[in-house]
Amino acid sequence: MTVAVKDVLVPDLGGTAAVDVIEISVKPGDRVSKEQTLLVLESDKATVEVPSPFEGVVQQIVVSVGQQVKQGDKVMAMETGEGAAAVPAATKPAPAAEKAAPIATKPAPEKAAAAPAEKPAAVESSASAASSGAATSITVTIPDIGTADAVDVIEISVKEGDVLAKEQTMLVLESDKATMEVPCPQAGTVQKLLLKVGDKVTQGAPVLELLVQGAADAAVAAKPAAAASVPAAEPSAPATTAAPAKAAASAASVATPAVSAPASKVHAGPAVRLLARELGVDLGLVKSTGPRNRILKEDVHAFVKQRLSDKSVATAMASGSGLPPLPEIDFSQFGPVEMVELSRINKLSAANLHRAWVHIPHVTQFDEADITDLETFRKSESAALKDQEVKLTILAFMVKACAKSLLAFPRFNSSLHVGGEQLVFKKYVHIGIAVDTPNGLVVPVIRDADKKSVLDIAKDMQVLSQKARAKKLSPGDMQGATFSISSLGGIGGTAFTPIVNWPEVAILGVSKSQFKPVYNGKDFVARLMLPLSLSYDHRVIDGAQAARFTAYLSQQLADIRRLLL
Ligand code: CAO
Repeated sequence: MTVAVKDVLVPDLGGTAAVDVIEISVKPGDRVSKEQTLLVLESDKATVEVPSPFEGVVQQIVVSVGQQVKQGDKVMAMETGEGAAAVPAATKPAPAAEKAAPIATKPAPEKAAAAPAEKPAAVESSASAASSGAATSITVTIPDIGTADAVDVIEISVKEGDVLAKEQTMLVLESDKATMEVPCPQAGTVQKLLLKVGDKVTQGAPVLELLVQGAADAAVAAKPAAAASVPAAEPSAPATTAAPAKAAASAASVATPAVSAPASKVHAGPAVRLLARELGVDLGLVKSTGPRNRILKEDVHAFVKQRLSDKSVATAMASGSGLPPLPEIDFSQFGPVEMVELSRINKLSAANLHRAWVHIPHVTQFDEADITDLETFRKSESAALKDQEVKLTILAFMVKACAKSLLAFPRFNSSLHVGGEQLVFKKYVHIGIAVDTPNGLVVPVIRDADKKSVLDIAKDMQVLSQKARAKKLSPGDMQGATFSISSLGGIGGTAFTPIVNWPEVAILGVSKSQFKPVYNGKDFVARLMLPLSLSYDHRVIDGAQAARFTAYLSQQLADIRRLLL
């Protein structure tokens, strides 16, 4: 049997001068069938696969990923068996032309895209035979990476047992300036990986032990793939625009339990891998639409798009929790059910409450105020006010007492600036009152509560709660609060933990007052005690400040003459 070695040349590229080698799909020693893809070339217009013009065994690959080639350049040498050597591929129509149709990353001009399909790789015969030697284990080390600083290993692209082609990417490094793929300097089998993702490396660090045929050196430094190197400015430029997509994709991989294909099983060129890294996309989760399961740039974009529109991911992102979404449960399996749409107010307050709950570190301070005298006074005044049609409620006194406390403790009347480094102190005191309506919770605002009398506050509250229940509140009625009160005192309960109504930093919960035995130093006496639950943003308010605030507030309520001061 005659064994001939033929050179595989870059075919006519349809007028395109030079193109990048973006993937080498075979390795030395591979037996390839006719029409099997040997390598993938990419111009700025199209990505084309170069099919093998005959059956044979890859003997040597002379190009590397990232290199530029043009028509007629030698890309590899192949041993062909008897008969196969005689096939002049360039003159024979490729039967599998459609199968090897170029993968256009964007609609490619017809000529460029069609060229390789019409003309498979050109070949030239030569008579050299494949050489082989004894197997040797070598240690591949990190090459000169252009910096003495340690850089991060962000991806290991191979695993133990993998058979690597020369120039096949072994790992990806990332400094603050560039991302670079490190290709294998020699073909061989990975015996042992000596690095892991997250390691920091400098030149000379061992990468892996490689079993090669007939190698002489004990340690071989890889060289970084020139084309995979990213100029310093490049990663940061797309990073800003890519950030939301990256967040989405990261959230997506957290939020959706999906099985990722091993990196080595993913078929994608460096350009696609670079895009995936920029967007934080795990290529193992991306559905490929290219020939022979190759992942295209469009596939990565489609993946990100789909994940961004995924409601559960959007919810996880909005919450910032990064937690997996709650699974949907079919309750009908347990008994009859009815699905009812939430009201608009329910939906809005759900989103706001959830956001505040997740973003604000809440602590609740509990206290009690002795309102025995306040109640006696309120009842006597209420009778007198009957004909004015104003209801003098406990809450009106609460609002006034809170306004005074906010003046005394201005931190409770502030907001944390969005950067988290400044407090915005407000020179006005507007107090929001949570009102329960048939459609859900609304919080109208009593403006300048510090400047109003208790009676004026009672009148304002009456108007606002009527408007709330008649769905007549305007957006202006519900804006600008600096502090909120949620009163469940008319209903019951002993304490609760209200959620801070962001951007405010504190909220007072009021529960039902009860007569309790209170020791006055001599005797136990019956006093009407009002439970207070002050929730606050612990980033802004310390526990001691909260305790002082509720103590001060209790004093105001215990002796309402203080409110006049
Ligand atoms: N202790 C004991 N009794 C109380 C009380 C308290 N802390 N607060 C109110 N009451 C009494 C009132 O005195 C009134 O009794 P009378 O009719 O005998 O005078 C009765 O309870 C009903 O009061 P009210 O609820 O009508 O009036 P209010 O001023 O206390 O509250 C409003 C007004 C709008 C705050 C209230 O109607 C409301 O909607 N509360 C619910 C707020 C809410 O849902 N908060 C939760 C937010 S988080 O989900």
